[in-house]
Amino acid sequence: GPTIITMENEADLFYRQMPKVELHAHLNGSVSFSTIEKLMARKPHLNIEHNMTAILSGQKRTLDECFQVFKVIHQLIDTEEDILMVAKDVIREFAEDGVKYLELRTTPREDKNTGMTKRSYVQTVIEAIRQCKNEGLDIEVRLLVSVDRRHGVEVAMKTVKLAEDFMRSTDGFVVGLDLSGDPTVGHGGDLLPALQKAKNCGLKLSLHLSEVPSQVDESELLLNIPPDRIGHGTFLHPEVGGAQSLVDKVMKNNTPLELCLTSNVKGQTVSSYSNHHLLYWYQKGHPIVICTDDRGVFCTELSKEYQLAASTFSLSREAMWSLSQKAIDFTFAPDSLKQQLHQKWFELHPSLF
Ligand code: 6MZ
Repeated sequence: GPTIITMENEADLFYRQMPKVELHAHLNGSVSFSTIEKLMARKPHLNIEHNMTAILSGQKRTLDECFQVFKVIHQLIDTEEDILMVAKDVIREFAEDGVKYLELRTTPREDKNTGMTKRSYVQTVIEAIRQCKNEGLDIEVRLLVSVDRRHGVEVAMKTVKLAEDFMRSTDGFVVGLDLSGDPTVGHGGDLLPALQKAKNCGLKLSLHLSEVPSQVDESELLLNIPPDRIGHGTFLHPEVGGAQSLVDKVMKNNTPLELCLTSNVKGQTVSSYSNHHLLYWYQKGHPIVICTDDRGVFCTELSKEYQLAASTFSLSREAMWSLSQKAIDFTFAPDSLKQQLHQKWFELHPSLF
């Protein structure tokens, strides 16, 4: 029969075809349903169902419940073989959604039963990036090693050492360090020595900051480092219980914010799309980058997040294009790669407008 092009799928297509930069994507949160199914087939004894690994459309969970979901996913992914498949699938799916540059982040895990070590874990993710490159996928991928704030400063120090080793030894795939994990557990201030060490050895820093309320003291300390990018920053500004001094610091350093609409609404740290802090920072002309956070868990795509931001805040396609292009400068890629990406955006622009 005839193909009916509705307004909706025309916009879907536009945002899928628009070249994009993804800078805030947790590997194990980005696993799609089809990959989960392959993992479940490998481990039928776990009896895991899909509603335990993803938060479907229209559903919400508390942030605490979101962290329970990661525990289930981690059970499904506990060998190097799993990691290789997961990382390759995730990279391929981002490429299919029009992402041209992806910074993945992941927390190195070890598993005594399967023999996976934190080093072999990172090595395997890098192997996945290499294989995707060799297969000719049209996407550049870099890696941030994640420090889970729940595990304290000693583990953080070791993670920084691991990240540093990989940064020095593997063709520039590891470019930085991420601080993440349940924001209600532990104090970021305790991790300062590890974060400072990372910064000093040349790793770029992206820190989850003020993802939940009442973290003014912690955010103050972390902003003094200062980080190269901020994850979420939901409660930085005074109107939501943050502080003007925090906003001033972020603005003085021109630190880009990684913003994840669906994640924040589904995790209930933001009450509705129209209340998302994207508007606050956008109206200030402050650098922001739209990201997915956990595209598998929150059932989203980067193209959907762009479309959602455009429709929620009535932003034009040119404005969205401009956001995606500016994000190139907020990557932790070397200047030569940034230039190549700018060239790619320049060449693709006429085909979309
Ligand atoms: C903070 C988050 C997060 O590292 O095993 N993570 N940390 N806030 C969030 N908002 C929803 N979403 C994910 O990916 C899963 C891990 O990423 C962090 C958590 O530490 C989670 O266990 P990896 O690849």
